[in-house]
Amino acid sequence: MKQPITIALSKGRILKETLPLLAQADICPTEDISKSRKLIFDTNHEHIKLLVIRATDVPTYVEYGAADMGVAGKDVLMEYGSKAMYEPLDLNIARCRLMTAGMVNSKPVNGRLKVASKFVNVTKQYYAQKGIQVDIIKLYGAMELAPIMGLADRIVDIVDTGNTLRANGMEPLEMIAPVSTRLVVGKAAMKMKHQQIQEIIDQLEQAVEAGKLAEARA
Ligand code: PRT
Ligand code: MG
Repeated sequence: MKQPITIALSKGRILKETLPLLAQADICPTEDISKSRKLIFDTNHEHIKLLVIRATDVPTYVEYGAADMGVAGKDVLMEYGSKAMYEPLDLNIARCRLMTAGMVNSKPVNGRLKVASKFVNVTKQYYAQKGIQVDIIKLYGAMELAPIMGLADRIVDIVDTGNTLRANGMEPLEMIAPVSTRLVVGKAAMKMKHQQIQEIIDQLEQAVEAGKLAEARA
């Protein structure tokens, strides 16, 4: 008898790149996720279900064992900061960088640096480790607007091509961390459902390696 396995997926841009990997690992939702408002999806395996939730909620579901495994960006995992789960596989998708950024040709800042971000914990740690005192301003989106409007001197945000920054008169400054999407597994699941979980990890790993080969050939 197979034990039930629940996999929490990040919706949005990560989901689009996750589904082909899952398909290569022979895990396919039985209906089109993009055309549905459901949150829980059955798959071609009776014992495997998929949750489609906000990226920032994925680590919470996995840490508390409400999902056995999850798929989330390293940025989200760093910000969440849990040590209570494993991160056995880099899925090598939705790659980008967590960076500091500021206005092009910005003047040196007198006094404490004001930094706007939705990554409050990452920002705090980054500047603390550099010994720089900052005031952190929590925002939920459009971080680029903060320096333009004088709300902050710097932002900490995801950068891919840099086009969003450039379009707003800003430039990337320091790289905090390279980001890609990771597979996470809860401690309890890893212990209680080890064999089944390991099978899924192995299959996904093969899919990731196949993707890397295809990328190298392209
Ligand atoms: O709405 P919610 O807060 O739940 O999530 P979201 O809208 O941020 O999710 P979504 O679907 O955008 O996916 C976010 C995840 O994708 C992140 O956690 C990263 O792990 C990953 N990722 C990869 C990215 C990017 N690339 C990316 N370019 N997330 C966001 N961006 C945004 C960035 O915030 C900025 O606005 O794209 C812009 C920068 O792109 P460039 O190419 O202009 O530099
Ligand atoms: Mg977004």
